[in-house]
Amino acid sequence: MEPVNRRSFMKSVAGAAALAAVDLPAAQARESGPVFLSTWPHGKSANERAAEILRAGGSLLDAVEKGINVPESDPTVTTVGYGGLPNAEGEVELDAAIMDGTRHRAGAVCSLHGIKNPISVARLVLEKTRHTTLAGEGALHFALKMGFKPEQLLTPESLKKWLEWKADPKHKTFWQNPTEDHDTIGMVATDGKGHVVSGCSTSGMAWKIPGRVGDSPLVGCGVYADDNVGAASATGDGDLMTNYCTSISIVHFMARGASPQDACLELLQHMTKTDPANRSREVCVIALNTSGEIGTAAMHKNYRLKYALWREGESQLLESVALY
Ligand code: SD4
Repeated sequence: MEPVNRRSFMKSVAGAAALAAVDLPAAQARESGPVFLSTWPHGKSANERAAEILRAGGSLLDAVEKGINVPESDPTVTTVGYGGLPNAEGEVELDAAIMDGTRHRAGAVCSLHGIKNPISVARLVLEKTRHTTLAGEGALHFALKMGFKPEQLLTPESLKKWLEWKADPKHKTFWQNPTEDHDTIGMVATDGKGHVVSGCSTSGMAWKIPGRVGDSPLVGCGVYADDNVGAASATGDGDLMTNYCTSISIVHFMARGASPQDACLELLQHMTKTDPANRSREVCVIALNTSGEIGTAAMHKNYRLKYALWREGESQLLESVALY
Protein backbone atom coordinates (compact mmCIF):
# COMPACT_ATOMS: atom_id res chain seq x y z
CA MET A 1 0.00 0.00 0.00
CA GLU A 2 1.29 3.48 -0.80
CA PRO A 3 2.51 5.12 2.41
CA VAL A 4 0.39 8.15 3.31
CA ASN A 5 2.74 11.10 3.10
CA ARG A 6 1.64 14.71 3.25
CA ARG A 7 1.48 14.97 -0.51
CA SER A 8 -0.71 11.91 -1.07
CA PHE A 9 -2.86 12.97 1.89
CA MET A 10 -3.31 16.44 0.40
CA LYS A 11 -4.09 14.82 -2.95
CA SER A 12 -6.74 12.58 -1.44
CA VAL A 13 -8.23 15.45 0.55
CA ALA A 14 -8.33 17.56 -2.59
CA GLY A 15 -9.85 14.62 -4.46
CA ALA A 16 -12.51 14.13 -1.79
CA ALA A 17 -13.28 17.84 -1.80
CA ALA A 18 -13.59 17.83 -5.60
CA LEU A 19 -15.83 14.77 -5.42
CA ALA A 20 -17.96 16.36 -2.72
CA ALA A 21 -18.23 19.49 -4.84
CA VAL A 22 -19.45 17.41 -7.79
CA ASP A 23 -21.82 15.38 -5.62
CA LEU A 24 -23.39 18.26 -3.75
CA PRO A 25 -27.09 18.35 -4.50
CA ALA A 26 -27.29 22.16 -4.58
CA ALA A 27 -28.41 22.02 -8.19
CA GLN A 28 -31.38 19.92 -7.08
CA ALA A 29 -32.65 22.65 -4.80
CA ARG A 30 -36.09 23.50 -6.06
CA GLU A 31 -39.04 25.54 -4.89
CA SER A 32 -40.55 23.30 -2.23
CA GLY A 33 -42.36 25.90 -0.16
CA PRO A 34 -41.19 26.46 3.40
CA VAL A 35 -40.75 23.43 5.68
CA PHE A 36 -40.25 23.50 9.46
CA LEU A 37 -39.27 20.28 11.25
CA SER A 38 -38.85 20.22 15.03
CA THR A 39 -38.33 17.72 17.82
CA TRP A 40 -40.99 16.68 20.34
CA PRO A 41 -44.59 17.86 20.78
CA HIS A 42 -43.49 21.34 21.87
CA GLY A 43 -42.05 21.65 18.36
CA LYS A 44 -45.57 21.99 16.94
CA SER A 45 -46.31 25.44 18.32
CA ALA A 46 -42.69 26.40 17.60
CA ASN A 47 -43.14 25.47 13.93
CA GLU A 48 -46.45 27.32 13.72
CA ARG A 49 -44.87 30.49 15.14
CA ALA A 50 -41.90 30.12 12.79
CA ALA A 51 -44.20 29.76 9.77
CA GLU A 52 -46.11 32.90 10.82
CA ILE A 53 -42.89 34.89 11.09
CA LEU A 54 -41.75 33.80 7.64
CA ARG A 55 -45.17 34.51 6.14
CA ALA A 56 -45.11 37.99 7.68
CA GLY A 57 -41.86 38.77 5.86
CA GLY A 58 -39.29 37.72 8.46
CA SER A 59 -36.12 35.92 7.43
CA LEU A 60 -35.67 32.18 7.92
CA LEU A 61 -33.31 32.95 10.81
CA ASP A 62 -35.98 35.18 12.40
CA ALA A 63 -38.49 32.37 11.94
CA VAL A 64 -36.35 29.68 13.59
CA GLU A 65 -35.33 32.01 16.43
CA LYS A 66 -38.88 33.19 17.19
CA GLY A 67 -40.25 29.68 16.77
CA ILE A 68 -37.82 28.30 19.33
CA ASN A 69 -38.70 31.21 21.66
CA VAL A 70 -42.15 29.59 22.11
CA PRO A 71 -41.08 26.51 24.13
CA GLU A 72 -38.27 28.55 25.73
CA SER A 73 -40.83 30.94 27.22
CA ASP A 74 -43.37 28.26 28.17
CA PRO A 75 -43.05 27.32 31.87
CA THR A 76 -44.79 23.99 31.25
CA VAL A 77 -41.94 22.83 29.02
CA THR A 78 -39.49 21.64 31.66
CA THR A 79 -36.60 20.88 29.32
CA VAL A 80 -36.06 24.23 27.58
CA GLY A 81 -35.66 27.84 28.76
CA TYR A 82 -37.92 29.24 31.52
CA GLY A 83 -39.10 26.38 33.76
CA GLY A 84 -36.33 24.07 32.52
CA LEU A 85 -35.15 21.69 35.21
CA PRO A 86 -31.98 22.95 36.90
CA ASN A 87 -28.50 21.52 37.45
CA ALA A 88 -27.50 19.62 40.61
CA GLU A 89 -27.10 22.91 42.51
CA GLY A 90 -30.60 24.09 41.60
CA GLU A 91 -29.54 26.60 38.92
CA VAL A 92 -31.09 26.61 35.47
CA GLU A 93 -28.24 26.46 32.96
CA LEU A 94 -29.15 26.89 29.30
CA ASP A 95 -27.46 25.95 26.01
CA ALA A 96 -28.50 27.10 22.52
CA ALA A 97 -27.18 27.56 19.00
CA ILE A 98 -28.44 28.75 15.63
CA MET A 99 -26.72 28.22 12.29
CA ASP A 100 -27.29 30.02 9.00
CA GLY A 101 -26.72 27.76 6.00
CA THR A 102 -26.14 30.67 3.63
CA ARG A 103 -23.29 32.31 5.51
CA HIS A 104 -22.15 28.98 6.97
CA ARG A 105 -21.97 30.76 10.31
CA ALA A 106 -23.40 30.01 13.73
CA GLY A 107 -23.91 31.76 17.05
CA ALA A 108 -24.05 29.82 20.31
CA VAL A 109 -24.25 30.19 24.08
CA CYS A 110 -23.43 27.59 26.72
CA SER A 111 -24.19 27.42 30.46
CA LEU A 112 -26.17 30.66 30.33
CA HIS A 113 -27.98 31.59 33.56
CA GLY A 114 -30.91 33.93 34.11
CA ILE A 115 -31.97 34.59 30.48
CA LYS A 116 -35.00 32.68 29.31
CA ASN A 117 -34.43 32.93 25.55
CA PRO A 118 -30.88 31.69 24.93
CA ILE A 119 -31.53 31.14 21.20
CA SER A 120 -32.00 34.93 20.86
CA VAL A 121 -28.70 35.54 22.64
CA ALA A 122 -27.08 32.99 20.31
CA ARG A 123 -28.57 34.84 17.33
CA LEU A 124 -26.94 38.06 18.54
CA VAL A 125 -23.58 36.34 18.98
CA LEU A 126 -23.96 35.44 15.28
CA GLU A 127 -25.08 38.91 14.16
CA LYS A 128 -23.10 41.26 16.39
CA THR A 129 -19.75 39.58 17.03
CA ARG A 130 -16.92 37.84 15.26
CA HIS A 131 -17.17 35.00 17.77
CA THR A 132 -19.21 31.83 17.43
CA THR A 133 -19.69 30.71 21.05
CA LEU A 134 -19.93 32.50 24.39
CA ALA A 135 -20.12 30.60 27.68
CA GLY A 136 -21.11 31.13 31.31
CA GLU A 137 -20.47 34.54 32.88
CA GLY A 138 -19.29 35.97 29.57
CA ALA A 139 -22.47 34.87 27.81
CA LEU A 140 -24.55 36.46 30.57
CA HIS A 141 -22.61 39.76 30.41
CA PHE A 142 -23.06 39.80 26.65
CA ALA A 143 -26.80 39.18 27.00
CA LEU A 144 -27.15 42.01 29.55
CA LYS A 145 -25.20 44.31 27.26
CA MET A 146 -27.60 43.42 24.44
CA GLY A 147 -30.52 44.49 26.63
CA PHE A 148 -31.84 41.14 27.89
CA LYS A 149 -33.33 41.29 31.38
CA PRO A 150 -32.16 38.77 33.99
CA GLU A 151 -34.94 36.62 35.39
CA GLN A 152 -35.44 33.82 37.86
CA LEU A 153 -35.84 30.81 35.57
CA LEU A 154 -36.91 28.39 38.30
CA THR A 155 -40.66 28.06 38.48
CA PRO A 156 -42.42 26.84 41.64
CA GLU A 157 -42.86 23.47 39.87
CA SER A 158 -39.22 23.08 38.80
CA LEU A 159 -38.02 24.18 42.26
CA LYS A 160 -40.31 21.58 43.84
CA LYS A 161 -38.95 18.85 41.54
CA TRP A 162 -35.38 19.83 42.37
CA LEU A 163 -36.07 19.82 46.12
CA GLU A 164 -37.64 16.35 45.82
CA TRP A 165 -34.65 15.08 43.84
CA LYS A 166 -32.26 16.58 46.39
CA ALA A 167 -34.14 15.06 49.32
CA ASP A 168 -34.19 11.55 47.80
CA PRO A 169 -31.23 9.70 49.36
CA LYS A 170 -31.08 7.40 46.31
CA HIS A 171 -31.24 10.16 43.70
CA LYS A 172 -29.34 9.55 40.48
CA THR A 173 -26.47 11.86 39.64
CA PHE A 174 -24.21 12.21 36.66
CA TRP A 175 -21.32 10.88 38.71
CA GLN A 176 -23.04 7.51 38.24
CA ASN A 177 -25.98 7.21 35.84
CA PRO A 178 -27.78 9.64 33.63
CA THR A 179 -31.24 10.85 34.58
CA GLU A 180 -34.20 10.81 32.22
CA ASP A 181 -35.52 14.37 32.22
CA HIS A 182 -34.55 16.00 28.96
CA ASP A 183 -36.34 16.93 25.71
CA THR A 184 -34.54 19.59 23.74
CA ILE A 185 -36.08 21.62 20.95
CA GLY A 186 -34.16 21.18 17.71
CA MET A 187 -35.55 22.84 14.57
CA VAL A 188 -34.43 22.58 10.96
CA ALA A 189 -36.06 24.71 8.32
CA THR A 190 -35.99 25.71 4.69
CA ASP A 191 -37.66 28.70 3.05
CA GLY A 192 -38.27 26.55 -0.03
CA LYS A 193 -35.80 28.63 -2.02
CA GLY A 194 -32.66 26.70 -1.18
CA HIS A 195 -31.90 28.37 2.15
CA VAL A 196 -31.63 26.29 5.35
CA VAL A 197 -31.25 27.06 9.07
CA SER A 198 -30.73 24.83 12.11
CA GLY A 199 -31.49 25.86 15.71
CA CYS A 200 -31.39 24.11 19.05
CA SER A 201 -32.18 25.16 22.64
CA THR A 202 -32.17 23.22 25.90
CA SER A 203 -31.82 23.26 29.65
CA GLY A 204 -29.78 20.08 29.11
CA MET A 205 -29.89 17.09 31.40
CA ALA A 206 -31.83 17.70 34.62
CA TRP A 207 -29.54 17.63 37.68
CA LYS A 208 -26.40 17.84 35.53
CA ILE A 209 -23.03 18.64 37.07
CA PRO A 210 -22.76 22.48 36.99
CA GLY A 211 -20.85 23.67 33.95
CA ARG A 212 -21.71 20.62 31.85
CA VAL A 213 -22.22 21.52 28.19
CA GLY A 214 -24.20 19.12 26.01
CA ASP A 215 -24.32 18.68 22.25
CA SER A 216 -27.07 21.26 21.63
CA PRO A 217 -24.94 24.47 21.50
CA LEU A 218 -22.01 22.84 19.69
CA VAL A 219 -21.77 23.55 15.98
CA GLY A 220 -21.75 20.24 14.10
CA CYS A 221 -23.39 18.42 17.03
CA GLY A 222 -26.73 20.03 17.99
CA VAL A 223 -26.87 22.20 14.86
CA TYR A 224 -25.50 22.23 11.34
CA ALA A 225 -26.75 23.97 8.21
CA ASP A 226 -25.29 24.35 4.75
CA ASP A 227 -27.25 25.76 1.81
CA ASN A 228 -25.32 23.44 -0.52
CA VAL A 229 -26.91 20.44 1.15
CA GLY A 230 -29.35 20.81 4.07
CA ALA A 231 -29.58 21.00 7.85
CA ALA A 232 -29.69 18.68 10.84
CA SER A 233 -30.28 18.75 14.59
CA ALA A 234 -30.40 16.25 17.43
CA THR A 235 -32.02 15.46 20.75
CA GLY A 236 -31.16 12.91 23.41
CA ASP A 237 -28.05 12.03 25.34
CA GLY A 238 -25.68 14.83 24.44
CA ASP A 239 -22.83 13.33 26.42
CA LEU A 240 -22.89 10.51 23.90
CA MET A 241 -23.89 12.37 20.74
CA THR A 242 -21.18 15.02 21.06
CA ASN A 243 -18.66 12.25 20.36
CA TYR A 244 -20.28 11.56 17.00
CA CYS A 245 -20.74 15.16 15.77
CA THR A 246 -24.22 14.05 14.79
CA SER A 247 -25.50 17.01 12.78
CA ILE A 248 -22.47 17.58 10.57
CA SER A 249 -22.19 13.82 9.99
CA ILE A 250 -25.77 13.67 8.74
CA VAL A 251 -25.27 16.68 6.47
CA HIS A 252 -22.11 15.09 5.06
CA PHE A 253 -23.97 11.84 4.36
CA MET A 254 -26.55 13.92 2.49
CA ALA A 255 -23.77 15.71 0.59
CA ARG A 256 -22.69 12.33 -0.72
CA GLY A 257 -26.16 11.68 -2.07
CA ALA A 258 -28.12 10.12 0.82
CA SER A 259 -31.71 11.22 1.36
CA PRO A 260 -32.29 12.94 4.73
CA GLN A 261 -33.99 9.77 5.99
CA ASP A 262 -31.12 7.49 4.93
CA ALA A 263 -28.57 9.97 6.30
CA CYS A 264 -30.25 9.92 9.74
CA LEU A 265 -30.26 6.11 9.77
CA GLU A 266 -26.68 5.94 8.52
CA LEU A 267 -25.52 8.03 11.45
CA LEU A 268 -27.34 5.80 13.95
CA GLN A 269 -25.94 2.68 12.28
CA HIS A 270 -22.46 4.14 12.44
CA MET A 271 -22.91 4.75 16.17
CA THR A 272 -23.92 1.14 16.78
CA LYS A 273 -21.13 -0.25 14.62
CA THR A 274 -18.64 1.73 16.65
CA ASP A 275 -20.14 0.53 19.92
CA PRO A 276 -23.05 -1.96 20.08
CA ALA A 277 -23.92 -0.61 23.54
CA ASN A 278 -25.16 2.52 21.78
CA ARG A 279 -28.23 0.56 20.62
CA SER A 280 -29.87 1.22 23.98
CA ARG A 281 -28.86 4.89 24.28
CA GLU A 282 -31.20 7.87 23.84
CA VAL A 283 -30.45 9.35 20.43
CA CYS A 284 -32.86 11.04 18.02
CA VAL A 285 -32.03 13.06 14.92
CA ILE A 286 -33.83 15.22 12.38
CA ALA A 287 -32.72 16.51 8.98
CA LEU A 288 -33.92 18.14 5.81
CA ASN A 289 -32.36 18.98 2.49
CA THR A 290 -32.64 22.08 0.35
CA SER A 291 -35.44 20.42 -1.65
CA GLY A 292 -37.58 20.19 1.48
CA GLU A 293 -37.29 16.40 1.90
CA ILE A 294 -37.08 15.37 5.54
CA GLY A 295 -35.65 12.58 7.67
CA THR A 296 -36.15 11.65 11.33
CA ALA A 297 -34.94 8.67 13.35
CA ALA A 298 -34.60 7.35 16.88
CA MET A 299 -32.08 4.80 18.03
CA HIS A 300 -34.64 2.54 19.73
CA LYS A 301 -38.38 2.28 20.22
CA ASN A 302 -38.31 3.03 23.96
CA TYR A 303 -37.09 6.54 23.17
CA ARG A 304 -38.96 7.12 19.94
CA LEU A 305 -38.99 10.66 18.62
CA LYS A 306 -42.25 12.52 18.33
CA TYR A 307 -41.57 15.25 15.82
CA ALA A 308 -43.49 18.22 14.50
CA LEU A 309 -43.71 18.98 10.79
CA TRP A 310 -45.08 22.14 9.20
CA ARG A 311 -45.49 22.06 5.42
CA GLU A 312 -47.93 23.77 3.03
CA GLY A 313 -49.93 25.24 5.87
CA GLU A 314 -50.40 21.89 7.59
CA SER A 315 -49.02 21.40 11.09
CA GLN A 316 -48.62 17.79 12.21
CA LEU A 317 -47.24 15.76 15.08
CA LEU A 318 -45.73 12.47 13.89
CA GLU A 319 -43.54 9.65 15.15
CA SER A 320 -40.14 8.74 13.78
CA VAL A 321 -38.89 5.31 12.86
CA ALA A 322 -36.67 3.56 15.39
CA LEU A 323 -33.59 1.58 14.37
CA TYR A 324 -33.98 -1.02 17.18
C1 SD4 B 1 -28.27 17.54 26.14
N1 SD4 B 1 -29.10 16.84 24.01
O1 SD4 B 1 -28.05 18.52 26.83
C2 SD4 B 1 -29.44 17.57 25.20
C3 SD4 B 1 -30.64 17.03 25.90
C4 SD4 B 1 -31.72 16.58 24.97
O2 SD4 B 1 -33.67 15.47 24.63
O3 SD4 B 1 -31.70 16.76 23.80
N2 SD4 B 1 -32.71 15.93 25.41
O4 SD4 B 1 -27.63 16.50 26.22
